[in-house]
Amino acid sequence: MTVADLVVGQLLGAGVKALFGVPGGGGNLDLIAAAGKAGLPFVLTSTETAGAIAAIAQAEVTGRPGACLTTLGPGAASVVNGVACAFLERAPMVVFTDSQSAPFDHQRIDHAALMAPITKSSHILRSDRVLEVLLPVLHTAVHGRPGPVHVDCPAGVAASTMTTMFDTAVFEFDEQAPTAADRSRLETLLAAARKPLLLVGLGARRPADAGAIRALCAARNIPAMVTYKAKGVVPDDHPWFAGVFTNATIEQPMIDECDLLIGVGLDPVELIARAWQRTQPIVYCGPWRVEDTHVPFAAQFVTDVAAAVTEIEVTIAPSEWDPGRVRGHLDGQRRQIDVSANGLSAQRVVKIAASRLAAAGRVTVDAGAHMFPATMLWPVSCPSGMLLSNGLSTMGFALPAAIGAALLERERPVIALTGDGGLLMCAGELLTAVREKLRVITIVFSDASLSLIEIKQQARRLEPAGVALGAIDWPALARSVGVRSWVVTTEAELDRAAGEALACEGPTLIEAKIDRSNYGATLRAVRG
Ligand SMILES: Cc1ncc(C[n+]2csc(CCOP(=O)(O)OP(=O)(O)O)c2C)c(N)n1
Ligand SMILES: [Mg+2]
Repeated sequence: MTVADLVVGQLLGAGVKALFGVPGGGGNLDLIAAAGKAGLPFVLTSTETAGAIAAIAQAEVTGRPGACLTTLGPGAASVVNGVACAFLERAPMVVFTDSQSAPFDHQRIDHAALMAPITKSSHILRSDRVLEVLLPVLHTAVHGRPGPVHVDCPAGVAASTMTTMFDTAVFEFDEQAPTAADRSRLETLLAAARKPLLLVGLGARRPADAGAIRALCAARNIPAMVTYKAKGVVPDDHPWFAGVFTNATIEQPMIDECDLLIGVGLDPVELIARAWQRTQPIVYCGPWRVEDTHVPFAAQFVTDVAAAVTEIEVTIAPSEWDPGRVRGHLDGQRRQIDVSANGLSAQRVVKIAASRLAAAGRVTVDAGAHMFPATMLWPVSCPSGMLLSNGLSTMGFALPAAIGAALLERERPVIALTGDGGLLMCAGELLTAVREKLRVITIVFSDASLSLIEIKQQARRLEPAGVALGAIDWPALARSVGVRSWVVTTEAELDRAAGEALACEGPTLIEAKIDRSNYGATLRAVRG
């Protein structure tokens, strides 16, 4: 048995479903060979960051670590955005980089220093201490606030034969628990609340969390808003669903009516960079303590979410909320976002595509102006049913994330909603989807512009500059790698294309040529 065999065995044991990346010539090759022998798929991506994002998607769906590998130097540098993404999305991931054992200058950069601000920890694999390195790596990735962990693999180590099979590795980790003071503050606030409101975030996405939260809403008549990443924890059609929460303006009327905010798994990394102006007390309950935050949590109840929520259900009295009133607020938000345009609007694209495709599979969303209608109008019914980058909010996320998710359930399609600028950053992954024969339906909001930035320029009365992309023949690009495609300019064409794409076995692409003229008003409706 080689070190690589042991590493791969540990990854499989930890629930890793695939290894993504672009190999270099060192220990990577031994890891890939060992993965092949052990039945852990290696999935070649066009860029290292796309590989990391695919791994993040798998981690978000399974709750187990994702994994990716890169070569040394340029590979390590190229994966940085993907690792930063895992860090701010709170996604457990292991990233392996090759490294030199001898002091050659060629391709040498300090990997540990590069990774330090964007990983929970960085380690060097050693042939005499494989488990002593790997067990804490896998534990650290998922423990507390999940995130990426880096492992440098010096030349020759992965290929070396194991001499000692079992090295003694005993590790102790602090378990977080609510303090007595936090518990009593929470109880006092719960006892006084007449109209509490749940703000559900990325730390509450396990199926058990969703079950407990939905039960609390129903049993105590408590409405819930969800962050982008928590879409589906309380489904859009749930009687107590109160909309999406990002600390924006459109949520204010709903918030104004409540007297206590309960942040369930609410990690402030998901909130837009805006001072906290809510006047009600806010408490936090979640699986990790939130440090250095601008949100003034009056108490932090750090424990298992499902257990904490069930405890709240027992403690709290039925609220005074009227379900019709909550529904009224939700309808109001949906009316405000529904800004029309002369041509095909992004809103109509989302609604028509969702009516055809939302029930069929998961959806991923990229960063950009199309994200507002996508997150507010695409219905989601299960946790992690919508995957997007809302901690780092990176472009180039939707397609690689769709690939990671589609590999987990090959029979279900994954719909990737992306801007044209975002897709340009990862268009090479269309070929990855073809190679892997994945049912990924990419819908491009084609507006020849970095629209979100363009409307920010407009809001500041600046001339558009540096935002025009120019025309891309998306169907031609798709065809060149074997992706079936459609270009649509009307609602009827989109409806037909979505139906046909759903019937296809492999990857497909729909270019929706949209009228972007309503994005400015859309942004104002959401963020004021
Ligand atoms: C990697 C990365 N670069 C830059 C940005 C800043 N940014 C956010 S949205 C956006 C424009 C996105 O354009 P596009 O993908 O076409 O979507 P649209 O806004 O047109 O819907 C930019 C440049 C980012 N979030 N991530
Ligand atoms: Mg665009």
